[in-house]
Amino acid sequence: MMRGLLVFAALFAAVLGKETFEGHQVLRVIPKDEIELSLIKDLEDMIDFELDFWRGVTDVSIPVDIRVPFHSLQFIKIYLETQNIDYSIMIKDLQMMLDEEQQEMESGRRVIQPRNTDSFDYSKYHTLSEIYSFQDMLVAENPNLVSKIVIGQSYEGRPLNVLKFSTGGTNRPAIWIDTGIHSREWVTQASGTWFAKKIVTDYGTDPALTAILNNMDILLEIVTNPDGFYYTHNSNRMWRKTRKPNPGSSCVGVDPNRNWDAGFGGPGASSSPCSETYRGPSAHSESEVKSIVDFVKSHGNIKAFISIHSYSQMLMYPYGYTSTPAKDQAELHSLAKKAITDLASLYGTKYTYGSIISTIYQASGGTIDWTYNQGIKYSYTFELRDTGFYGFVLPANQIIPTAKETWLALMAIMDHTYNNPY
Ligand code: 0X9
Ligand code: ZN
Repeated sequence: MMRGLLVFAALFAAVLGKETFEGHQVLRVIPKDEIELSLIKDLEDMIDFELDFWRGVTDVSIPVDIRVPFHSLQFIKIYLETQNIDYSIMIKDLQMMLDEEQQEMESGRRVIQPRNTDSFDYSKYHTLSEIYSFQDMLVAENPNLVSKIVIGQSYEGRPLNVLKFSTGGTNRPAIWIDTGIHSREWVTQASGTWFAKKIVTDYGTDPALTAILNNMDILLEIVTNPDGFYYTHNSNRMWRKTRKPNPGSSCVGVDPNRNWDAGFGGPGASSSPCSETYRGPSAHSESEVKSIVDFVKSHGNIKAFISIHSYSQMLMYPYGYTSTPAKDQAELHSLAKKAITDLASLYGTKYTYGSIISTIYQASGGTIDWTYNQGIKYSYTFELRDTGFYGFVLPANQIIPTAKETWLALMAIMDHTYNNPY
């Protein structure tokens, strides 16, 4: 029976043309000096090898993680070996890991569809339709606390849902949290789902969260890139960008974390539609981005904006497009330190922190640079687990621990925002 199901699933995938990653490896390369750094950088422009930088090139001694398709492996390894550049194999066969992930999802789905959010399995990855129905159940169960706002629709016409947690008032100061703007970062949407349940559970019992919600609203967009998310489940698990076609190119999609009007078009983004960091034809060209821009502007009272990615275990504040320090750098830095200390108190998970440009790499057109320039002081971005052992294919048994520890950091930021009105 199990076998039959698996065979059927495999056939189904083949008919739909699901991309396979058989023989793909993820290599970790650590540049020893400036020469190696520039040799590795050169790989970014070699389009034909179809390399996928899971962690981009930054600086000497900072690891670069590259997914190398089977057809390019030999060349890339020889390229590295002849230049004497050290590398290690981080993932030996990506498809094997994806098969395990898929099997685990299927084993979860054989239990009957959850009819309420108590029987929802937070320890598994879920499809887009499962998350949409989770959101509706949560609203139905908590009509006085949760509502659903549709802030727009994706390129392919899917709703962009924001859960609003509010105990009343009109246009109270608000805290925004988004997950999944990069669709393949599955632990983020899964954590967002867990946060939603955590908020309704803790309201009225946890004094800190109760005080926050008695005075402020929380806005949570769990599936910020629904077209991409759907695509990761049905066609290509490694999809990052939006799904809007690019005129004049056969490559699809824009990097929604390079599309914001903050240093747009500057270094740290690509002008090539085939790049994973393609900035798009113009700022806010992507509906998934523009819908948030319009919502933030019309709301006018958002005090903290937290955008959640994976992986690398980092907590960052602006800027990413410039090395000019943010005017609130000192306060943002000490709050980040408090947040990651709280996070680590649960399981010892270590985070690095600082401005985007100094912690990860230069990136222009990023979400929180725009929100910060709009006057939202507490603008932060996370990179959740892990540091590269599984990368984007984090096993489902790490979802709840990841969500739990991240929640402590979120509470630190929300609590500080509540206690420091501006
Ligand atoms: O390149 C990015 O967009 C981010 N890294 S990711 O692997 N999630 O793609 C880093 C850029 C700035 N940082 C964040 N906004 N998280
Ligand atoms: Zn990301």
